[in-house]
Amino acid sequence: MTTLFDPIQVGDLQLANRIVMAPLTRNRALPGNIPGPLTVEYYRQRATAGLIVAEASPISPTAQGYLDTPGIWSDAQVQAWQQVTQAVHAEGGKIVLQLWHVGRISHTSLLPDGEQPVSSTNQTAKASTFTRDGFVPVSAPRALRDDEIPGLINDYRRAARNAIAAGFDGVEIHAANTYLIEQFLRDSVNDRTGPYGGSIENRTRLLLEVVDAVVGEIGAGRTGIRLSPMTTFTAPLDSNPQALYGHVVEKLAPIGLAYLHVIEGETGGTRTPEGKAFDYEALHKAFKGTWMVNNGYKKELATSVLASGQADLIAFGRLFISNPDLVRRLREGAEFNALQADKLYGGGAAGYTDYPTLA
Ligand code: 8OZ
Repeated sequence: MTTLFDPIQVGDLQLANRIVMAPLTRNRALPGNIPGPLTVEYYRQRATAGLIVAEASPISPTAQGYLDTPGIWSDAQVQAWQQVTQAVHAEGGKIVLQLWHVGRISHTSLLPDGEQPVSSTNQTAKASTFTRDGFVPVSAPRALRDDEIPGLINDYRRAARNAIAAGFDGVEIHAANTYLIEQFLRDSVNDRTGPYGGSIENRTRLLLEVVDAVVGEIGAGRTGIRLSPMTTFTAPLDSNPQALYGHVVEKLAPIGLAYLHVIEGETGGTRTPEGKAFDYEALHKAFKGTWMVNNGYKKELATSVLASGQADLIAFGRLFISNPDLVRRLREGAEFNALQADKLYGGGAAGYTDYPTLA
């Protein structure tokens, strides 16, 4: 029976165990959206994970929507990320970068020349974001023109190339949590006509073009993707999530991606939203490849899900923030450090690199 501590080949990557550090936004980048020395230390401390999915990183200046997130568009960012990947590799770890475009979840004060955010729609989200002035409502977006999509795809392509140049073992395409790609996928947000709106097939087009570009640039064996069919974070659910995400997975299955990463239930919240059943196992069966699951896993559930073959990898978020040696603690059945929830976003070493390991 498979356990958390068994190695696994994931696409081109050989992982030491099934325990993944989930992508986690921490808002500690330096000016220029550059990961600094504290970020190097933070990931180095967590390198015993089978795989680290480094935090969501904007693919271009237009792709960012929160203060002080580390980017992957500039040479200076690539050089800074090299320090992170070298530190993780020196400890024997593996690390991929999550490629992010926030779409309409942004604010003009964060964007070049005070531009409007871009999305599938010009409808404003009922959501806030974090800026220099604290939490503020997101700005009104502008619907991308169809003729702007090739430029957007190119930004993903460049970001994937940069991630490899920065020493990452691969990338995870962020198609979850109601950011840009999901703003195209869901009919609750996407009100376009033309090739990128309307039918499920059309709404899935952007995602598949992104995947195609990234895979063309770095190979399917180094490319993963994250989905969140039942997350409402900044947008309502699709009118038919099972059909939408069923189609997405059917299209992704033949590509030979390294893995598919699915958030079960409401991101960071309940795994079983009331009255909203979703058949994740149907997606898993259709995908056939390596299956990563996330959302509130503890040792017991993670162990049983791996043993029954319902998943191949378990991504832990909050537990990995407060326990740099999470792998050892899981193995030994040790206690976990408490999470300092007020230090998740922004700040310095406190609540970031100062969580203790076991003696
Ligand atoms: C928390 C705060 C800001 C961003 C996500 C990238 O939900 C995020 C995020 C999470 O995927």
